[in-house]
Amino acid sequence: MTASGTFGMGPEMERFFDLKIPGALVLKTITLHPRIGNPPPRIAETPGGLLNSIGLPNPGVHAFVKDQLPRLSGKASCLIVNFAGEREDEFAQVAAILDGKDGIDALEINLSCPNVAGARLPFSKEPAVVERLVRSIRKVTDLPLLAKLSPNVDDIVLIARAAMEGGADGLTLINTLLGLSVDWHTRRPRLATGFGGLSGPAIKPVALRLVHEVWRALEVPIVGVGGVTDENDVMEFLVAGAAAVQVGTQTFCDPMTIPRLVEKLKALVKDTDSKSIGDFVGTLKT
Ligand code: RRO
Repeated sequence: MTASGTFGMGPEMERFFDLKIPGALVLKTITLHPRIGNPPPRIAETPGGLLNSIGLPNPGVHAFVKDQLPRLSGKASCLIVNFAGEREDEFAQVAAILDGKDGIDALEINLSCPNVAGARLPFSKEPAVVERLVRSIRKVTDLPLLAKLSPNVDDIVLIARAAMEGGADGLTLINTLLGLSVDWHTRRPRLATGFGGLSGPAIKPVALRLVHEVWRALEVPIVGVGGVTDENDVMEFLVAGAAAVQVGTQTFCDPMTIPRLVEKLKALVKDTDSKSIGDFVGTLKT
């Protein structure tokens, strides 16, 4: 799958490859109201990573449904719309608007954007809030629900369990790690907002650890994300417990990453005794 926020709204990537090649397209987060996002600079490169503070710029759910969704009609193997609320009650409002719209196969609830509300992560840290929020969304839609969780918490298993209790069908692990990049010459942060979310190969060991912790505790469907650059990274996530994997930051380095990975994975599975790539899921020996 594409990771939310790294593949635009889909059509802008069509000149690179057929959008049916990824198992699913996950789009940039949509909110109830339009947002212009954070002031620039919004991104800074770091060793093995990318720090971002984009701030959820998007046209709002109504404009998304009217202008952007129709352009995706029939183009993806599976279309997953990622969405968030600025307040708790907005999550269910957005989900209710998306529910039943042609072309949407599943929803990914973004409980974990680090770049709004002064990096306080109001919907990420409290199991009771997470459960209540997911339950409110579950009430308004029968679409499959993935809850995308933050790594910036003490005990991810508590949050994961709360999301599943609330009615999520699976979890996307993980959103970006809170970080800071400093220009010591100017004595200023490199991002306009100060802190940002770190992605890319630098966070892969953290993502693998969290995927495995949740798999070991709950054995629920997990979509692994964080620093995937090649087919071996995909296999590592599967073995750790992910049933599917998203690719994000690497797409900025090479837009052809996903089609390349799909071909490499087909060849890799052929070279093993396995009938299906699913045979590897959760097989880590500890
Ligand atoms: O837009 C962003 O700044 C952003 C979002 Br919504 C998110 O979920 N994760 C991230 O690293 N950046």
